[in-house]
Amino acid sequence: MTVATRYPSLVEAAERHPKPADVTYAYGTAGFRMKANLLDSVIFRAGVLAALRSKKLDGKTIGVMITASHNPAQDNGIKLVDPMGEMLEQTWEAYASQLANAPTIEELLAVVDRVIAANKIDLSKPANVVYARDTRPSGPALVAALADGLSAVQAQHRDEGILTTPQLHYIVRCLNTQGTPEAYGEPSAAGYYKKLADAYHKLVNGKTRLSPLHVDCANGVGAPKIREFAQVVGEAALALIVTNDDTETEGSLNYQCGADYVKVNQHGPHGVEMQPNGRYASLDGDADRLVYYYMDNDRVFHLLDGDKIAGLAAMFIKDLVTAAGLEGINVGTVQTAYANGSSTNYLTNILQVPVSCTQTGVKHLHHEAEKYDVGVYFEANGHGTVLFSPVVLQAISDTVSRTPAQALAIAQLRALTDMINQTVGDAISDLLLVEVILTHKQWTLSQWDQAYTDLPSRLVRVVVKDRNIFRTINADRQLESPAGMQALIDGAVAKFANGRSFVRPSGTEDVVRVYAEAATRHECDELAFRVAGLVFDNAGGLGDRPAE
Ligand code: G16
Repeated sequence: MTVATRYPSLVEAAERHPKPADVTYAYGTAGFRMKANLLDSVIFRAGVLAALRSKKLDGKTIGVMITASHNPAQDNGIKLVDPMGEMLEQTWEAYASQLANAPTIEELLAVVDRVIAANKIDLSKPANVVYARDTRPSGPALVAALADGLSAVQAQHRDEGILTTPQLHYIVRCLNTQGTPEAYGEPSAAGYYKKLADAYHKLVNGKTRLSPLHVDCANGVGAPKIREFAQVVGEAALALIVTNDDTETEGSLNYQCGADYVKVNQHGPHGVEMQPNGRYASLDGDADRLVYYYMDNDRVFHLLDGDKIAGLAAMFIKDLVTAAGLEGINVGTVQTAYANGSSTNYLTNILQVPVSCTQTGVKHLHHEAEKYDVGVYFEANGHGTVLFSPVVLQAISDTVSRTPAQALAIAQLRALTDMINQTVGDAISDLLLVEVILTHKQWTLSQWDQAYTDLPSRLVRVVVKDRNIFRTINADRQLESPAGMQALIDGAVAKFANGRSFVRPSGTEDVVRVYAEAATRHECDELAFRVAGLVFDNAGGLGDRPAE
């Protein structure tokens, strides 16, 4: 039976969401992402795909998040979430792209039928999908398109309203594990706040509180959500000062603020008057990334990015695992090519934990981290989390403690597994993790920063005619296409002490990204702009040639 015979209303519904003629869509680093006015058909079709994915998995609940995260307010996007709260399986990303690009309704139906046949999907199975969106103005119309796609194939679906991306991932996992030994929690935002707050209270019990933390919420969904959390956790336990919380003014989302802005520009966000030795953090537009920063007595800005968070977390967890007497449990870390060379050196040589390197995109890091008993993964941009394998969870519950210190370490590890969102990187949960560690150590941000000194680094965006001609190998560290480009980059890098640079096409914006690091700030900037110039000159640069 074809999909059109089974669901006669699908054709009519699809006609209400026609594909724009000259647009090609790709399910990229984090799903589809582009100008919101181009996304109606993509989102309708993603609804159909989410329903098929659920049917394929015997009616397990699939999640759909409508967000463009760190991108400007006029963009939007969609990410699909698999049953345990992880990113959509990669073979299905290809189906998502094929569905999105089918030029006509007939082609669309043919692609759907091919997906059904290739995966032996039984259409009589139930389909369950939950979805949420961030605060973008384009969200409600796109949610309506999604619901139209889900209804057209008779999927059960529920609108969770406005949530952070990690909250939706959490809810999906809760729904699919309810009533099983792996039950993850109450499937609601309230359940999420309670789970995290309870674990946080256990971890900071009896410790001296830190001074307030100023949290820049990128004028996005993180603002209302962290406020809701603050009510639950209580000010006596965690003092937060929420800034950049304007979710109403058009265009304010991520504008000159938020984790991406702070990381790329290496200075504080607008709207925040930084004071020497104050404590500051920024979330991104859908609250899945986190960076910290402070200003020293000379008013010099210091960034504590995802690499620093990874180092802090790996150090703390490794010590706890030892104190808990969990024999043979390995703690490993996962980074990408963007990791600062000093951080890799710190993890490898000082902490002595294994470090793996994957392609950019948390979905890649997540899978690699699953190979460790405890896998700490963070991208330098502040996106990441910690995964505890079933072996560790079992060891935590089985180990009989011989001393009060061991009992305490085990209890703390157990609380950490509850407080850390293990489905995906989560700024609120990661913020709690950092606060717990700093509270235990009674460290200022400057003391945390002393773990190692970053090599100066620089990120440059280059606009080109077609970024798809850029293809990377070796976990994004080298280019295989365009031909000859890597040799030019190597030639530039060779002229700089401790120089490193790579080029990759963004999966979330229509740009090519250039990363460089070198021994001094001046050399680093020179290398970054030299490589950006090579890209611009030899691969169809558009607009102004990149310059400092
Ligand atoms: C997304 C991904 C991240 C990735 C970032 C930038 O983040 O989830 O893993 O690092 O995009 O990717 P690219 O360099 O390919 O544009 P977010 O926070 O925007 O969802």
